[in-house]
Amino acid sequence: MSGNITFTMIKPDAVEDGYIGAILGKISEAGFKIKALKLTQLTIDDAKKFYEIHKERPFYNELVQFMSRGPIVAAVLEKNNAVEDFRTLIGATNPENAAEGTIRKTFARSVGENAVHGSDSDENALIETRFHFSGRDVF
Ligand code: FUP
Repeated sequence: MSGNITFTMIKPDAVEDGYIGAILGKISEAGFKIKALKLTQLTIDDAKKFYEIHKERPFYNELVQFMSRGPIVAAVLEKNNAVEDFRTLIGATNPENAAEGTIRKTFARSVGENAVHGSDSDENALIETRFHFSGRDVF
């Protein structure tokens, strides 16, 4: 059975572009309840750890620099089938391939600066939530 929690970040490009409110609006309209929310900034070490799975990929250094260059919004979201439904809402990794109306199609700059993160499994949603929030900050 799939779980009801996912973790997201509004990435530095979308924060720089002033899209925090618009993206949170789309998330709420799609039926996700906000369980935790904060404006924060990743250190280089945080970004390296968060994306460790990609460390052999050619884009890893650029990704780490990008994700730590300015503030992000971190959030925990609740909905039935949260992980899959949220990935549908954000669209393909590359905004050029993302469906019309998705968050990445609407707000992302490029494959590297693609506006939002969404967990890819229930297990990672939990790991990523714990990475960013203590228990008392998740409601
Ligand atoms: P997604 O699950 O859609 O966020 O995509 P991935 O986990 O495959 O990639 C994580 C991040 O790595 C992307 F959000 C952006 C970056 N990336 C690139 O910069 N270039 C690529 O070709 C693929 C991913």
